[in-house]
Amino acid sequence: MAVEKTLSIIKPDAVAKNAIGEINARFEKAGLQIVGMKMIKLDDEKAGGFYAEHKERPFYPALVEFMTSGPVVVQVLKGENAIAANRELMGATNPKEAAAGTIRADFAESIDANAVHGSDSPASAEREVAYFFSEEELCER
Ligand code: IDP
Repeated sequence: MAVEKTLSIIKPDAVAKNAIGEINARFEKAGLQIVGMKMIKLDDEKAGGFYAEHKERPFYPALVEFMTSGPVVVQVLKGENAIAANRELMGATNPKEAAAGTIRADFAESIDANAVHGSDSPASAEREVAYFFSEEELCER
């Protein structure tokens, strides 16, 4: 197994629900370390650039509007198979399809407001971590 880093975002709906601590407890209990962390308010350019791969999809404008609707917590999680481990903790994109006990099953309302983001491959993890964090901002241990 490989030690990986992955980008996590606690989205505006989960921040508004005061669920930051509960979500982070799940990451830490699963053995993922938080090695980078900041709370920010995304603007259209930053949110739009992050989701550029979805630019032509019909839900893109609503996605950018949602991601800029309130503060988010962007984080770098590190651990054994961190990318897949985080995706498993998150559950399916649509919370109605998310397995019981996953973050999206427990905290998300809809496919539009689905509580968390997690990188889905090593290539996207590398791009996404660099999109929000410089090397100096990561506290690896
Ligand atoms: P992921 O967040 O599980 O990786 P992606 O397919 O990368 O899912 O989509 C990014 C985000 O876009 C999702 O988390 C969700 O909020 C939104 N999204 C994806 N598909 C749809 C859709 O069919 N309708 C509305 N929103 C969607």
